[in-house]
Amino acid sequence: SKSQLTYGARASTHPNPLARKLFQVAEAKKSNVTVSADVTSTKELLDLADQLGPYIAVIKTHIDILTDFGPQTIAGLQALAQKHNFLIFEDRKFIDIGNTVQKQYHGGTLRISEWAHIINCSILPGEGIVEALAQTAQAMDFPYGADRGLLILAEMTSKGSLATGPYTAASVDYARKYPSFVLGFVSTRSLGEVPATVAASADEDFVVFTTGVNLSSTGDKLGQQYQTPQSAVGRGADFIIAGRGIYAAPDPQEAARQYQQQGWEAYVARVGG
Ligand code: 5IU
Repeated sequence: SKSQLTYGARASTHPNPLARKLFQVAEAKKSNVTVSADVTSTKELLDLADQLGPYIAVIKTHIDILTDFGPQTIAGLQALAQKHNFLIFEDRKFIDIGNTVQKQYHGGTLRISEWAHIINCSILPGEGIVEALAQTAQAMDFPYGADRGLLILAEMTSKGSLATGPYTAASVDYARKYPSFVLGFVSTRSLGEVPATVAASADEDFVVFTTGVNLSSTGDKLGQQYQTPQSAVGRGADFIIAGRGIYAAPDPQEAARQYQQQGWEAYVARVGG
C-alpha cells in the first residue's frame, strides 16, 4: 500500500485531483485532522470552523442537523474554507436508488453538490449508487466536477456494525471500478489487502478516513467505539475524524491542537520520519 509514502509524495502522484488537494492541504498545514462539527446552529458551526480552521485539514458536517440552515450557512463555510485552507466533507451517507441519490446530492434544500468537496455513501443499494453520484458530479460545470469526490462507507465504528466481510470487499471493488470519483473509504483501517474481486492497479492509492477517534474516551452509551490517533493512523488512517473529542472539550482549540499534534506524530512515525 501507499500508506508508507508521505502526503507530499502521494500529492504529486495521485491520479485524482481532489485526493491530490487533500494531501497538499495535509502537508501544508501539517494536519491530518478532520473535525466532525456536529453542532446544531449556523453560528456554532461557523465559530467552530473559524476557531479550529488553522489546525484541521477537513471539516465534516451533518448539514441536516442545523436548525437554521440557509444560504448564510454555506457562504460562511465556504469563506472559512478559503481563509483557513480546509476542505468540506458532508457526511450525508447516501443510501438509496440512483435516481433518488442524484436528487439528494444535487439541488433540493441543501444543494450539497455545490459546496461539499467530499461526500460519502453506503453501497447497500449496489454499484448503481456509486455510478449515479459519479454521474452527477461529472455533469457539473467546471470547476466543480473536478473538485468533487466520494468516500465509500466500507466499515462503521458502531458496535455490531454489519458493514463487514463481503460488504467491505464489495466496497473495495466499487472503489476500484470508479477511481476518478471514489477517493477511498471511511473505514477503521486500510483496505488494500481485503480479498476483493476486482484486482488492484499499480497506482492504487485509496485515501482512508477513520472516524471514532478520541483521546480520552473508549466509547459512548449508544455503541460508538473509539480508538486513539496513534492507533487509527497505525492501522492506515490518512485522516482521523474526531467530533466530541474536539468540539465538546473544555477548550476546543487546545483539543484540536492536541489531535493535530498526535495525528501528525503518528503519521511521521508511519512514513519512517
Ligand atoms: N461516524 C462515526 N462512525 C462511522 C461513520 C461516521 O462515528 O462509522 I461512517 C460519524 C458520526 C459522527 C462522527 O458524526 O463520525 C463521530 O463523532 P464523535 O467523535 O463525536 O463520536
